Amino acid sequence: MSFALNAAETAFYSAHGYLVRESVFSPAEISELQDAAECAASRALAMADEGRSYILDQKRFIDVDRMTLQFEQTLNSDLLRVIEPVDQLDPRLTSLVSDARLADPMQQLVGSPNIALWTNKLNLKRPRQGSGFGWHQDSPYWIHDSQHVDQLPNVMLAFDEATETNGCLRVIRGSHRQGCLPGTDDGSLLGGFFTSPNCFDEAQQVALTVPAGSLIFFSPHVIHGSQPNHTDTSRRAIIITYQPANHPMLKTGEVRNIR
Ligand SMILES: O=C(O)CCC(=O)C(=O)O
Repeated sequence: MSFALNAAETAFYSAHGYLVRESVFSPAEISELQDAAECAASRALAMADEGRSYILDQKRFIDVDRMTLQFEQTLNSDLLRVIEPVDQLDPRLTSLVSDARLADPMQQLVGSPNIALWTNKLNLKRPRQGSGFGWHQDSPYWIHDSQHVDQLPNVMLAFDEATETNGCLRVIRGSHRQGCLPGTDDGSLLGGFFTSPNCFDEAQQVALTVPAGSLIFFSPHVIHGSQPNHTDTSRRAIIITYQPANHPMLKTGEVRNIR
């Protein structure tokens, strides 16, 4: 069975820079993956003491074992926000990166039958405290480490239902067509990674509310972000990014060919 994108889906992705496939993973699979995400988060926290801790713009990060842990925005928060890469922390996540439901479409979006992993991250938007992500593109962040930044498509798998109140992913439709855009110039260390508001129209945003188990494919150039989680339950998701085969991963330098 092939999970390749059909002509209408590839046309939609080309026009808008994203594509949603709803409820691709079953509730039983998602329940396993939620458990995998929590196991990965516990393992990451257990390793944190051995890592190198640093602060950027009031945000705390720890680099440990070729992985970056990002914490929620108050300086002494122990609440994990992002783990990148994450798949090595649980075998169920390791298997997920080569699942045909992700890899078949990714061969088309990378533009090559032979694909490898670029990076993957677990975004743990915890109840009430999970913060949003400002508007940004991934490509300006990756361009220093990749010669083929146009060929780094993402897929987000929703581990929980994503709603407007728990901080679903939002994209600026069609913004991928402008390539790498300038960042903000607010004097902060990370400001350059957030897209200058002069370059896009927030009215073009689409809130991607999806059931758990849904896939959202999106371009490395599409402007995206999200709001905080205002609910009493977590909004967890993994974002996996692929590239042409035989190139090293972003943080680990390891080559992880998928096909
Ligand atoms: O998880 C989200 O809602 C947004 C994630 C995001 O923008 C990112 O990880 O680059």
